[in-house]
This record gives sequence, structure tokens and C-alpha cells, in this order.
Amino acid sequence: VNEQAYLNLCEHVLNEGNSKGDRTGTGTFSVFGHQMRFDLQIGFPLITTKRVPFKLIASELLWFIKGDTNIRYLLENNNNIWNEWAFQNWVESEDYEGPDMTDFGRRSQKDEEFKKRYVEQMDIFKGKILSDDEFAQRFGDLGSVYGKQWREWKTSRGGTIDQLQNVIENIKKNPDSRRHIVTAWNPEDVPSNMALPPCHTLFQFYVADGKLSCQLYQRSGDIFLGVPFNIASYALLTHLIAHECGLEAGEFIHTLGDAHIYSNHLNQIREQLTRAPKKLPTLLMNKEKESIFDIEMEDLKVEGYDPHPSIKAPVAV
Ligand code: DHF
Ligand code: TMP
Repeated sequence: VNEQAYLNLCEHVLNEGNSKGDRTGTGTFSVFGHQMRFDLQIGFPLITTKRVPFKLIASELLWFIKGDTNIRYLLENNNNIWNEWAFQNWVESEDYEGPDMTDFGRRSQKDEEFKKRYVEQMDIFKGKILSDDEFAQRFGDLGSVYGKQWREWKTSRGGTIDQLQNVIENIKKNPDSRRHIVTAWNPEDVPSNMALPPCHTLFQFYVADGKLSCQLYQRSGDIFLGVPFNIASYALLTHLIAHECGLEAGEFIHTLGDAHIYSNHLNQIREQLTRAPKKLPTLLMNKEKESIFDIEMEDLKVEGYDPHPSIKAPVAV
């Protein structure tokens, strides 16, 4: 049942999407305003019609929860999903002395010779982020992205607000409240202070019947690459916070603004739609850890995940 909501979105956008240009120059098919519901009691919503790497989702979420905005932590966990946006900082800086990397995202897809040079520079970049503290501080930081806004929202009085800690306390103290909100969209920081203005912009929790539900408003969703990650990530966050608050996980409701399929993902999506969804896995977490701020990678696993093979696609930068 659950995964069908995602497959229906894919079908819907293929059939009815508007052909639309976009910032990256790739071109998309897109609809505006779409909602999916995932009942977390049925299973953990990790898409099965292609392999989705749970470990990357878990390490990205723990990175947000720590309030970290530097890709070094991700690289230490073999997570490369944010590399391109930090790499951009470096190749556009005075410090960069290698071959020209202008428009590397698109050029590396079209030009094999260029791709070799790009991969070389990316490897140098990753090596430096991991080994050189000063370099990592200057070029590994993505700016005021999720971790920063969730944990250290800047106030006009020069202080900070820990939205995540506050929302958890409030769910415990006053579960019926209609104000359980965390926002990553900070107009003062958009667009100048960050690598990419937050795609998952705002989320809200809701408690009923001993269960915690979460709704996300995502302003922009890359249906093939980003959205499966986002579904699993918020499902995981909901489970973690529910556990800390002594609740069961209820529903994850995913509301999308511009929901799009990139023109170079169409064949991949069509392939995926020929596949029959399988049984969803179950999330296993170390229930001895009470606070979500103590959770580490080894505390999180999925059991019974038997997906169809992965399908590769280029990410639009
Ligand atoms: N930009 C765009 N255009 N789309 C995105 O989904 C996106 N997501 C970002 C940052 N910028 C973005 C952060 N999240 C992948 C998944 C999520 C993600 C970034 C990248 C991705 O490439 N996933 C691949 C392979 C991952 C791997 O194995 O390294 C996948 O097949 O799921
Ligand atoms: P935009 O800032 O021009 O909307 O580009 C951001 C792209 O990244 C867009 O295709 C949506 C995608 N994206 C996701 O789908 N999920 C994510 O978590 C992130 C960070 C980005």
C-alpha cells in the first residue's frame, strides 16, 4: 500500500506533468502540489522498486540532528550525497588552481574527457576535506543548511534557538499542541548564506491515540533521486522522536510543492514502474538510547529489505 503512493506520483507526473525549464538547465516534468501518506505501522517506507541505501539516509539524518553542516562527517561515513555542493565552493574560490570546472555537473555527463578531470579533482577535494582541518572548515561547510536551522536558528537578539530540542520537549509536555513545528526556511539566509536553499522547508508533528505523526512541506522534490531519501529520512526521524517521547510512530505525510522528474531520469522511472513493489522492511533501533541526540549509526538498521536492483541516474547540480 505505502509504496504505491510514490509509484502513483511517478505515473501522475509522467502523464500530466508540465514540461518546465529549471535552474540546473536540465529540464523537468513537474506538477505543483501533491500529497502522499505513509502508514509507519505497516512497515518502514524504504522504496523497494529500486535499492535505496538506508545507511546514507541514516548518516545524513544524524548529521542534521547533530547540527553539523560540514560534509566531513558525511565523508567519514562514506556518504557522498552532498559532495557536489561543497566542491562548488572550492572550484569557485581563489584557492582553486586545477583545471576549469565551470558547470561541472552538466559537462561531466556529456564529455568523457572532462569527466576524468572532474573525478580527479573531486578525489583531491575529498582527500583534503578528510585530512586537512583548515581546508575542511573553509570548503566543507555548506552554510546555514538544515543542521544549522534545526539546532541553532539565529535570533535577532544574537542568541540561538534549538528548534529540534524544543519541539521534542513540547511533544512530551503538551502533546495536543498545534504548534509542533520546525522550520528550515530562514528568509534572512536564503539565498546568500547557503549552498542550496532548503528543499524540505517545514515539518509539523501531531499526537493522537498514542501515536506520533509527522507532515513535511517540501518546496521542491526531485522525484527519482531526492524524494525516496526524503521519505525514508522523515520516517526515521518520526520513529526516533516517537521513541524518545514514549509514543508509537503513526503516519508520515509528505506534501510536495514543485514535484518534478528530470528529463534525464525518464527512462529510469519508466524502468522502475515496470517493477512490482515488495514487502517493506522493518526499522530496528537501539531502544536503550532514550535521547535522539545520543543515537549513532550502529543503533540503526533495517531488517527484511529485499529490493529490486538499484537504478543509477545523474544528479542535477
Ligand atoms: N539536487 C538535486 N537536483 N536532486 C536531489 O535529489 C538533491 N538532493 C540533495 C542535494 N541536491 C540535490 C541531497 N540528497 C542523492 C540522493 C539524495 C541527495 C543527494 C544525492 C543521490 O545521488 N542518490 C543516488 C546515489 C547515492 C549514492 O549511492 O551515493 C541514488 O541512486 O539514490
Ligand atoms: P532548487 O533549489 O532549484 O529547487 O533545486 C533543488 C533540487 O534538489 C530539486 O531538484 C529538488 C532536489 N532535492 C530534493 O528532492 N530533496 C532534497 O532533500 C534536496 C536537498 C534537494
